[in-house]
Amino acid sequence: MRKFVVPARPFAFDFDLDKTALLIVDMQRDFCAHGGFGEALGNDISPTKAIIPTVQEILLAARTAGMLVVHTREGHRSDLADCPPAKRRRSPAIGESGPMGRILIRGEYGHDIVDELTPIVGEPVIDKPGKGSFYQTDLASILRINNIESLIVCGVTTHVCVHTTIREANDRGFECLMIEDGTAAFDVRDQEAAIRMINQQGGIFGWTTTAAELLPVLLSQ
Ligand code: TIU
Repeated sequence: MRKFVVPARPFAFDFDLDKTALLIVDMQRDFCAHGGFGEALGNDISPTKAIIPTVQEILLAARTAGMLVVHTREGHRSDLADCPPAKRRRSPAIGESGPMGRILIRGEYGHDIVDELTPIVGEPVIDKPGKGSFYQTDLASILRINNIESLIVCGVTTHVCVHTTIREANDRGFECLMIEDGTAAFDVRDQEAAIRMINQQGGIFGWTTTAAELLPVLLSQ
């Protein structure tokens, strides 16, 4: 047992490092590089690209501290059999060809995680068809097998896949700490609102903190 406390909002986050995983959500080229899904939706991807060094710092600290690290990727089968019309009709770019291959399709270059955050052996990669990381995946099983109770969450986009994942996780009994500058939305208003939604009502489903507050704790290991 390795108990720690990180300054956080709306109040301090206490956790057992041996029961805490770092979850990095969808840091894929499709969201953080030119020519991917993010741009196909009409967004400026500079905010999602900009957090890569911060997420990398947290990833390296988590590895040094001996934490379980789990990565997720949003994407679909090449025949789109797992992409419901309710998703495809509002994101018609899915499956279309782009400079990084077919958008949001498993196995394509754009679907994979950015070079700076490439998973290493022992770090599970969860392929998910939806926004939430628990929907139609084995994430819950992997976390339970590793005795995980708390999640430190980074990734993109804050208001979509990160939020959905944290809400799903909290309903399943996991404590979640979201890293404010280790997450990004395409629009700063969505980023600010997403942080505020977690901090309100006594931390209705989680906490938020910054890399500067978290890193000294992880690096004290
Ligand atoms: N569009 C958007 O902001 N996000 C997504 O579609 N997926 C994730 O957040 N990963």
